[in-house]
Amino acid sequence: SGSAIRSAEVLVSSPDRNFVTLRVTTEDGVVGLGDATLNGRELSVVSYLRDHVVPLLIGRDAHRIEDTWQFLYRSAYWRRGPVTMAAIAAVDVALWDIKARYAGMPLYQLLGGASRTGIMAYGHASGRDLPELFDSIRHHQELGFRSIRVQTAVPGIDKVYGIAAQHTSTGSRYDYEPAQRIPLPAEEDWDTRAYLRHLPRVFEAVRHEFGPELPLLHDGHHRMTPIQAARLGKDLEPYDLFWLEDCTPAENQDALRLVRQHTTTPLAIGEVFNTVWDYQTLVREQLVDYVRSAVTHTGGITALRRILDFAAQYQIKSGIHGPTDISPVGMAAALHLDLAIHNFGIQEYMPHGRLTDEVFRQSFTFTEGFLHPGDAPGLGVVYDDAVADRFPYQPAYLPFNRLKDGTVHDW
Ligand code: GCO
Ligand code: MG
Repeated sequence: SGSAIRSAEVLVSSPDRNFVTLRVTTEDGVVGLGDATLNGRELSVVSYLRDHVVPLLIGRDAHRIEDTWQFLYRSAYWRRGPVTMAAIAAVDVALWDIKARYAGMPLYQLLGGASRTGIMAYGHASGRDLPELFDSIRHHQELGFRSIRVQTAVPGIDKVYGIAAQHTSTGSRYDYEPAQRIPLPAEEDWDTRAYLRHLPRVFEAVRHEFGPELPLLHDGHHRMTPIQAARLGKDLEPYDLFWLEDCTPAENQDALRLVRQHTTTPLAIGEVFNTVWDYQTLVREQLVDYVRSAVTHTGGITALRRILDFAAQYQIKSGIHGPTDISPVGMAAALHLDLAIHNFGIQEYMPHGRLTDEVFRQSFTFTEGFLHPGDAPGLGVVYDDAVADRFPYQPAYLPFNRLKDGTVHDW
């Protein structure tokens, strides 16, 4: 029939960075896009899709989203994991895009319609010292951001992940790019005690400069032990954070119990999670306040919606992952979901570079701190092959940390 899948293409392009995109086309010629980008491990998902999933899609009815999700999840036998779930996500999002295009509606309408007029976004400010950090916060406020993530260098540590280089390839002074196009992962250094001494002073200074109202966020990037995280949460309480993210490596769900016993600083977690099972204890015991999973790494809209509905029963809200390594397709999927769900919290927004915006033509808007996916049918993203083909895949790696004595550490 007309909605049977005629082709599914795995597209790799590296405009400002690598992106993996799945394009599904039905016999009618209706096209849907899905994001399958797994930063620094891109080609594993390319192979999973091209070698093992695409042949199964041809001829299937594109409208059967739930059935296709269950089929891909259960028939593989080997469940979960970022590669599998990114591949399933790409199929799921492409099929939602197709369904909404058939309906002639923006995707959020199929998810229940808008629950709000705009999506509050937070931006990433960072600096090597306080003057540079303040400058970066002001710059983000000028761009329209009303909520700001604050990351700083730490005295005595040479290189800290998440701090923008002064000038980047995209031309902006305050962007950082998670992965670097280098043949080996860059080595950074780390000292948790120095960080724990420094960070509360940074937030004290930021509150003093910018006042009590500005929502401030911070990402601990999995670097602390449970008791260290408990102390940081406590020390930051006077500065009223919107959230403290990834305070410990999240695979140990019990750690959050300990952190929670010691602090009322709100906690966000989950950008490296890929199924609802990673949240089981955290949600049921109300150990976190925000779910950080990306549509792209969690099996798509079908699966993330279920995680967020589960979380909603415990008054836990969304904080969907939105760094540059989520492609504009993955971001658009997040925005449609953000607009529709009731338990929306905040959306991370790290604008893509100019070349990326040329490959992916998008309908979303960002006005006075609020994102909106736009009202084009489907996701509202069009992939430009002619531009994409100018930027072939380039190997890129995320950095990693060593302690002063050379021990590998979470980064
Ligand atoms: C965030 C993140 C990212 C990740 C990146 C890894 O909160 O946005 O921690 O910057 O490090 O997505 O690929
Ligand atoms: Mg993070």
